[in-house]
Amino acid sequence: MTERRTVCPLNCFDSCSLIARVDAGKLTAVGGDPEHPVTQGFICPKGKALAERVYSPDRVTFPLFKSKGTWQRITWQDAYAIWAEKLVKAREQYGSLSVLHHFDYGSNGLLRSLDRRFFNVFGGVTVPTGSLCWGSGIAAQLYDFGGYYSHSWRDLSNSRTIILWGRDPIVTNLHMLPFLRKAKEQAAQIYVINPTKVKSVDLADHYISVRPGTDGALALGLAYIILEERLLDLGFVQNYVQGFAEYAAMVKEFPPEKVSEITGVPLQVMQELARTVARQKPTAVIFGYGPQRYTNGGQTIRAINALMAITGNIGISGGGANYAHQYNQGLFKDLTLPELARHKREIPFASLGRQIPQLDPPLKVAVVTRSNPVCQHPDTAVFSRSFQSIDFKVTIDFHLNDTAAVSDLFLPCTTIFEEEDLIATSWSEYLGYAPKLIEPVGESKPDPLIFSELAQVLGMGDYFTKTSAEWLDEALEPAEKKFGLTLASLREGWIRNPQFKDVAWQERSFNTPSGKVELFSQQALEQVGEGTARFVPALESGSQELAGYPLYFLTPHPSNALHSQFNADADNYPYLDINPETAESYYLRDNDLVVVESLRGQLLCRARHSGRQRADTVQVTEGKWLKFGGGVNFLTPGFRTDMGDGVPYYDCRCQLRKYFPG
Ligand SMILES: Nc1nc2c(c(=O)[nH]1)N[C@H]1C(S)=C(S)[C@@H](COP(=O)(O)OP(=O)(O)OC[C@H]3O[C@@H](n4cnc5c(=O)[nH]c(N)nc54)[C@H](O)[C@@H]3O)O[C@H]1N2
Ligand SMILES: [Mo]
Repeated sequence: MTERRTVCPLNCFDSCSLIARVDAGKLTAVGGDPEHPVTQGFICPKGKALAERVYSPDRVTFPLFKSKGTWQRITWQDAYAIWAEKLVKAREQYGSLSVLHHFDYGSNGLLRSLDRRFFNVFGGVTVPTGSLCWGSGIAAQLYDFGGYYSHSWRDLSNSRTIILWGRDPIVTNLHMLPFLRKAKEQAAQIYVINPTKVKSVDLADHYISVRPGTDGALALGLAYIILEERLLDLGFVQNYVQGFAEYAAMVKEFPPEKVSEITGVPLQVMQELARTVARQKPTAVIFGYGPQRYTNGGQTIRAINALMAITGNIGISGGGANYAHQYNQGLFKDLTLPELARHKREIPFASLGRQIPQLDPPLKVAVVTRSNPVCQHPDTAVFSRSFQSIDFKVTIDFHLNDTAAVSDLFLPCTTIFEEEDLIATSWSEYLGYAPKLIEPVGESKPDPLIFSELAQVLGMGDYFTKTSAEWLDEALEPAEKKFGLTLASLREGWIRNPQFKDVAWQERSFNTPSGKVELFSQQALEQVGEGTARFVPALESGSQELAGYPLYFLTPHPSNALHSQFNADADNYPYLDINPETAESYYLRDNDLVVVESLRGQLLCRARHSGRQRADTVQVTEGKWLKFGGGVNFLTPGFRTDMGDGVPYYDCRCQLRKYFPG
């Protein structure tokens, strides 16, 4: 038996350092690394499930080809031949843009991105742009600060006020809890702002329930109070802020009485919060991505950023508008060779499903890697129909998930334990090395090898001559030059990213055109038609005209699953969490079946009474496979967001009908 250090590849804030046990060539368990400053010796159920997935009976470990509607096992050689022929034919007849490469962050492994190198060398293809995840908020950070940088979680112990703004760390970010608890011990006050009384409220001092999609108004209303009571940080505003006058004029349009009506937050609560943010400094906002999953999401994040700026909470220890970080920039060499793509077509994630039927050249081949778009894209009926209309679809995964199920070729990839890789994310301040611990299970192959072998078949082999270790060496060239950081040093154990800073923007020199925090941004004005943060009601949530759809429909992330990963439970309908009084008005008892319907589609759920829900809001966690009765995204919209091409998953209203079987 050996114990080796590795790292969790899941798309999660924590990127835990894992201790894996290997017995006679088999992975038997994983646990948390006690020495890692963030992991601190414990892991979540998803981390444990990583080990179970390796030998799961549901894992498919050989290539499959669908012929006349049924899957048949084929050899890798045949799989490559079929795949290569389809790719070449599509390129010959319609050009390389007739190929769609769909990818996301199913694994954070750095070498998983070699799939993009393949398609760039192939000539450049159609790719989704923006983000299923955080796009609107990233755009907001870029307009306001010229970049997105967060503080180290360690720095929370210097905060006096911490606002978990649309983030629920007990569910999505377990390893932040020790840092929050420590901050509390040192007398920090924790606020949770969320429509739902989420689990993290249990460790907070204050909970503020906000009407979905209205945080932007709340932030402007708080600013109104701060300006009126002269609580702003004049020094910061004079020296480091651009466009204060335009912003102040906008704020004037949001007096607290009006904002209270929009948001449902009582006046007195707003006053208390405004004074706290400005006076009980330093104040840190820890953003979740909920508030920006609306058509007005980018503006919402801009309004909150502005609040932090006028109170001088930017660039100081214990403060920060913490959204994500880009300290990895310049640390790794880009292995994807974007300069080789002669063509490029980018379609926003949110509208991809809608746009596919109109594309010229049309899509003929789709290749899906590290993502499960049929389950995870908004507006499933539209996306799924469009995706299925593509002649030939390839999915590389561990399971026949909802996307693989409607594909034509399935190729089995290896897990993080079966080939070495490096995990470096925009959330974690540590870099982690994942060694090869066991041989690939069955005939599965590492993603980089799959694309290297396909490249050989297509005569592109010269671009794919390296082993994983050699790729990692190449990727690490800049890190080695700047910091002497090498693969050998990473193999010794996790390393703190040497570019990471405990306090973001400490030198107060911002990467915006003016070098200041831009409360007014000329770029934003030109690109999205608004120079300062403004509140406009979200398209569907804020609509006055959807009387037939009275309830807000939220679909946050599941606690024991990572989206659709580990979310293949065949035994039950998805739970619809509903306030008991609301439930009563629909004659819904606990466990009754209920049809939830939006303008786009419906889903059969099981009602679960929950005092954590607002009377006007219901929720079903996302990610459950369609195949097993999931499919929240049948209801969610593919509207365009105000900036950054995000996806407004939560900008959704619904109605309920009690379901009577038979
Ligand atoms: N309604 C609703 N929908 C949402 C959200 C929401 O809040 N509400 N959240 C959105 C967000 S934030 C995100 S980030 C997206 C996530 O969307 P996806 O990234 O599509 O979600 P996952 O279910 O994690 O799918 C990842 C797939 O990659 C596979 N995979 C894992 N490791 C590897 C690997 O090494 N190689 C390959 N080839 N495959 C691998 C997994 O088995 C899985 O099938 O979902 C979005 N969808
Ligand atoms: Mo995400």
